[in-house]
Amino acid sequence: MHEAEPAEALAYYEDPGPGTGALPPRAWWAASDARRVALGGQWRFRLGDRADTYDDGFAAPGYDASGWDLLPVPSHWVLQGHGSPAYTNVRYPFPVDPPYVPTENPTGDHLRAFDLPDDWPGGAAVLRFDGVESCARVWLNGTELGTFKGSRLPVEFEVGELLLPRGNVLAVRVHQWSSGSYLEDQDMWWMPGIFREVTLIERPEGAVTDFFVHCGYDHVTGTGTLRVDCEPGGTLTVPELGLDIPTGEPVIVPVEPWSAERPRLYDAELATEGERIPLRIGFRSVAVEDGVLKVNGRRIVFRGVNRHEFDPDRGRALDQETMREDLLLMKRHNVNAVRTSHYPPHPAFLDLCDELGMWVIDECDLETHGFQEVGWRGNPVDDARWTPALLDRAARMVERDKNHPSVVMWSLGNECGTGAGLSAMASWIRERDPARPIHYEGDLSCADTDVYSRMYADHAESELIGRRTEAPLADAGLDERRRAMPYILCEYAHAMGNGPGGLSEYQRIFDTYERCQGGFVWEWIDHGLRRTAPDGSHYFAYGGDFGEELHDGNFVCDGLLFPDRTPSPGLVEYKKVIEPVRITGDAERGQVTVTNLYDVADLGGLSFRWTYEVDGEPADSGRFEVPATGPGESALLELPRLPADRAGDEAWWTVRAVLAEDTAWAPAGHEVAWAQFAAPRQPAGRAHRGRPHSPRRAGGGLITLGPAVFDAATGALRTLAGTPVEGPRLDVWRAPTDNDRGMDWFAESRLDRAWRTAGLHRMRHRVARVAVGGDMLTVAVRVAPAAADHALHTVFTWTATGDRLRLEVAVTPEGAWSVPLPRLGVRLGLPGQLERVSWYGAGPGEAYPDSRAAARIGRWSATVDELQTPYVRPQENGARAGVRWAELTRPDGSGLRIEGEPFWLTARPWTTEALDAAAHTCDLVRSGRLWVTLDHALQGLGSASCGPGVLPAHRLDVRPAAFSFTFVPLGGTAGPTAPTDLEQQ
Ligand code: IPT
Repeated sequence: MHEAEPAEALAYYEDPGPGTGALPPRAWWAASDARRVALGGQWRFRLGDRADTYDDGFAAPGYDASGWDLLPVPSHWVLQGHGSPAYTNVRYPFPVDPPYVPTENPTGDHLRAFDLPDDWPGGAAVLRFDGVESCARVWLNGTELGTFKGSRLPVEFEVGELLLPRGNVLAVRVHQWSSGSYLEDQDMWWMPGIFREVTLIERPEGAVTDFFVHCGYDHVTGTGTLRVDCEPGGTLTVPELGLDIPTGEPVIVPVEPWSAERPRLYDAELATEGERIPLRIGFRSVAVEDGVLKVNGRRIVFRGVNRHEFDPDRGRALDQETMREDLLLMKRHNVNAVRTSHYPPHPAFLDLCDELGMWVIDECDLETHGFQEVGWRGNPVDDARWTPALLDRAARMVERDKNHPSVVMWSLGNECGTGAGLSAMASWIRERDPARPIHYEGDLSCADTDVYSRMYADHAESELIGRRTEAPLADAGLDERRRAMPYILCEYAHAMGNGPGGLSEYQRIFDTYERCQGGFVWEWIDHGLRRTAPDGSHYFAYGGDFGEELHDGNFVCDGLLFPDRTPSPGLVEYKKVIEPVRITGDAERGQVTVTNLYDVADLGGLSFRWTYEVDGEPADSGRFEVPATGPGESALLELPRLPADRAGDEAWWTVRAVLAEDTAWAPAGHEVAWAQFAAPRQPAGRAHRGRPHSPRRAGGGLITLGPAVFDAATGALRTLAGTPVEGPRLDVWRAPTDNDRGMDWFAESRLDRAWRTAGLHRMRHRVARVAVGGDMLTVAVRVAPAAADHALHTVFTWTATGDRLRLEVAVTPEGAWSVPLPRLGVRLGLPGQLERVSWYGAGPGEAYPDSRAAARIGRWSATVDELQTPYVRPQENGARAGVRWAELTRPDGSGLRIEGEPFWLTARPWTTEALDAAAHTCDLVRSGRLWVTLDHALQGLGSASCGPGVLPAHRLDVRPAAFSFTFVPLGGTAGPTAPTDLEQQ
């Protein structure tokens, strides 16, 4: 511990206090009739490498900064060519020495000159900063206004008396590191700067200082309660409700309630003597009752995401279009809730949540996780010197965001351990806003909270909690209290890289136990920073790409969206798993059951359509009339009786629920939910014409069999109808996913290590036997790694009929296997000209055993490029599930057809080894070949990059296996040699 030092020895940026000079925090509103001057745009900027590299003379009027660089505001200077961003998850990138910060403390001096508009009335005005990381000192026209910390929180200064009609100079000195940095250890890039707006706002005489809209909804009477407290007093008008009332007076009126599903807002106006503010009011009540979190008297279920603010070019300096885009993407993917991890978002985001409908847990800008590295010694939340800063942060969040119906809970912060400072925040918040429950995850005793919140608890434990039979807390009183609380997973299903797996199993728990009220996937978007490779292509950078001394690599890329906001397969899966309508079909009985899983809405907003497909081809389609079905209710529908149609191997019903009308977030026809179920069917007898061939030893060390030519020494396939083929070889390796790689700090989670130790990435293939006998060619291969005696004994049996070449593979494990296999299949190398893949099976997107709910049976087609999923750190991807047949073709249509029992298909322009070796997408270089893996089985994905691994049902344990494929050459318009030619060779 450092020696006690006198308080005056602390520089303002190291003082644990919140700052100096600011006005009391208050509500944020987007607009009013008071004038505003937006102070964004090009500012003058210079960067010093210490807090005191330059003196503060730049703040004086007349300072000539014309030689400085220009910097856009809002922005992070590290993304504008000055210094670099840096990423750590838990660890502070500086010594844990609170409240001191390193002498090397990048400090950006910002200068902006501005004139007032000609009609500026004079008088009071405030200067508002919506977000500055991490500490600033501000001067206007040479007068110091004060200092502040709290990066993602607003601050205002009174400036009216300092303003000049022309030539005002605003000077802002921003330090990257401050005492505030100890409170802002969120898992994200360290990116200093003025990253949200700076605004000058006129405060006319009698203008609103602050207001608090208290709105409730009584679901029994159908009435809303409304009282707006305002300083100074004034009037509130709500034309639609015929209200024109003084502030401070409560009224009760019949209303339609607000919810995330029906975000009913009433336009209103708050008027005081000096200001008119347009408001949008939503009536809703939040409460924990009988151990359940309820809104407007109904249990709600979070189908949520943790949202950081991120843009691959602008960092946390988001524009309004991006905020709206996030919400539209969420709504279109059935997401109904956001935890604003781990700081209050831009205030405009919450306006959009009110408007479009989203349950929000608003989280304070607070995380002290890095103290865990030192046994929580010196944790600010347990050190009274920091309590004023904690209370300041709580107040700035609550005051700013208190008027949003979308905000249904306050969260104290994230990963701070425990301490009296957190309790002080909770008490203050309860006092100020008793109408919202309080959330915090880091204290298992839940002493300060109203909900039992956990992160990454596995399925089994969540199920116990759901039954209220979890292991007890030592303190009986706290245990009883916690056991009566609703349970939410404030983080689960870590969406890093390929995954998460196991979403359906979590959803089943949420659907089963009243106490389990859903969760928030970690997290919404990958924080990859866009960079340009030497060849001009773009890729996304992650931790370590900026020369950081300490970093946590690609752990910063763990979102459901890629950095450019392209939905990942994980988001498509999540959309399916959380769909608000469950459709199940029973084709034998001719019935479909539709269950309404919305929190409050009925099914009137959806229309239901069906299609009937035979072997993936549409045969018939129509619509259902669905009776009024309230939340929690089900409707039974009759499937139409179809006339007998052409024969086929299989037929599927698909029932889809789509938006009946345009909404604010998607057009009519947008698919919300769907299901498929198979129709009972007599398989069509399939006559494969042609006679069986016998393998023949040909000259040049070759064996021919039907359309195929093999190497007589190795038994490897050489050509198929003239097309050169490499392999097939038994393949058990995949480029480990982030979930396979597990967590650094938890050895058991690191499956990829166990795999590499077992040698699965360096299997050798010893040809034991190549035998020609009767109608078949048999090749026996022992597949095993160096230095070990465990092996997979593999027998390939080849037969051919007409132009069809059939392969049967039998795998028998030998020796002691202690790990599951990544995959079990065969790999083929084919000419790179085979660039289109069409298949009948599950699609259109990738799927894995524990993430395949979103893949539906049909006929699909994609280029090989389109089959690749560009995970920011390259890894196993792109498998298509349940493939009955696939055709790999050249532009002229020639190529290869592969049939099988439903198999997994992966096709890529590079090898698994190249994929495994790549660190960024730009490292992946086309090999000129097409590498195809046909898998009998795959290991699931799990969520072990931060959470539970693969559930037992989705593990690929080593055991004997047998599977088969049939290869058929496709001629195309200018196809290769006809199979009969080969036979004659
Ligand atoms: C948890 C954090 O709350 C979150 O910010 C993020 O880091 C996430 O993990 C992983 O990406 S904390 C973890 C140690 C469980």
